[in-house]
Amino acid sequence: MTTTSSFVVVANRLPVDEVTLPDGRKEWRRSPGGLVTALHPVLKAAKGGWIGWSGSAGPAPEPFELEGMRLHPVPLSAEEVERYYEGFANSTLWPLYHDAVEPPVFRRSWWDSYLRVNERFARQAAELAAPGAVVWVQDYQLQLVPAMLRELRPDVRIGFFLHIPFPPVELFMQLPRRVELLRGLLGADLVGFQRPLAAQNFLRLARHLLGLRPRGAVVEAEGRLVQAGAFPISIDTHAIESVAADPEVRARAKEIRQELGDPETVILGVDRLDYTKGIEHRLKAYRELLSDGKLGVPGTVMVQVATPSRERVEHYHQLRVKVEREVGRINGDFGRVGLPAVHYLHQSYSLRELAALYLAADVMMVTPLRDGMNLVAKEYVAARVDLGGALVLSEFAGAAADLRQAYLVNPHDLDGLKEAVLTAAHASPAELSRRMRALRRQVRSHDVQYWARSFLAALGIDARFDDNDSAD
Ligand code: GDG
Repeated sequence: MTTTSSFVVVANRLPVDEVTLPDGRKEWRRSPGGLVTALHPVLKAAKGGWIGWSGSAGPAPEPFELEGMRLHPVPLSAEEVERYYEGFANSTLWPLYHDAVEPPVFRRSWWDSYLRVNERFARQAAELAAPGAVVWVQDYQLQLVPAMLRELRPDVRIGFFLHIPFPPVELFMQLPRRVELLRGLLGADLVGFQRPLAAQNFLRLARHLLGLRPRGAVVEAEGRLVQAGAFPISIDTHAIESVAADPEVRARAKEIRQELGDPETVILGVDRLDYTKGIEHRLKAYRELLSDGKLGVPGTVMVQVATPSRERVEHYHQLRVKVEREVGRINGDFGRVGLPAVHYLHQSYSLRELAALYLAADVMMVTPLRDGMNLVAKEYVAARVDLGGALVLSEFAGAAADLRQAYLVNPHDLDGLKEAVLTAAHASPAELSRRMRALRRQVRSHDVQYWARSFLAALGIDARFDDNDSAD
């Protein structure tokens, strides 16, 4: 029999990665993500459970405990990875929820798989939740879980948080299974979004599609009250600050600048290689600045880290081809022997190396066409303990509402984007530190612990967040 938990997190992925040790043994390690950092203390104190996929297709490993968290792997077959995850989640919902910047693909077999996998997660949650437990469901892969779980376990309190934007009614209406998805979300007691506009879109949709009558942020559905609200996610600010303050990381930042040929201006981009992130727009702006003679090699150099992502999904494959063609073109036209104009890195790095890159960059370009929040922007700010550097940030990132002192841009307006990069590159140290100080105040007072605490408080839970080991 499974021991039950009073606090259960349900997410597509478990917060762990399997690593192979030098002697060939395999071991689970806690993944570096912000979500697990924020929830770890609560999970530990409540002997909480986390239900999620391990990341590889086939039978699931047995449940296990790691750092005080009880982890419950959910199996996904290779076909389910293709249909539920790459298909419905990442080829239908992801593009549709991001303003349809790429056309969403609809396939009936993907929906069947999404439904089945959501049922599996809901059943596991129903088994694991203690009487009256709190269950917190995460993100667009699991939007049917709240209602399914409610049906199985009417006694539990259910929170749902969407990490990506929630689209306007006109776009959502394209979904062939729109009613089921909306009813799925309405199974929760609290549905959280990154921004107030997303919460409004959700409430408007409830009115439009189901004829419900929202009152303020609350809507009654099937005799229960469902609350919607905005809870902008953030980062583990303190952890990033400590990494960035580490003398080795600071020395590495200096070394990176040397390796880049000691340019006056280092421009940096760090993203998953995703078509929502505006990587092509950024490269195009840079190429035009070089060809206008406003910037030049070797005075300026750009580094673009594009972490491999969803490589089996067609749109991602196409994006990689386009980005790499553009990088090749820029380097062909403007690079010199030993001095490329863009250093393009299709690789993953450690957090320490990322922090060193953040510290080495004069201009950080975060230019998504649509983004729920964008944690890279917040990490850059947290890393700049030296108050240096400029953040150029798209107004279409959720983070733009929090980071008002960034150089805000519309990435579709190429001239505006170019202008912002130049202004940022030429700003005085006093101006930069004035902006950075204000930005840093925001990420220090609103870190990921603050986010989790606010969400859980709205769900009626006073969670403990002091991560000390005496709780064991
Ligand atoms: C979704 C929403 C929302 C990237 N490359 C490496 C690496 N990263 C880390 C970054 C950052 C994270 O991945 C990316 O977070 P983002 O927020 O930028 O973007 P998504 O992955 O699209 O996340 C987004 C987020 O959920 C949270 O709610 O903000 O809007 O789309 O933390 O640092 N980390 C390491 N090596 C890399 O090479 N270690």
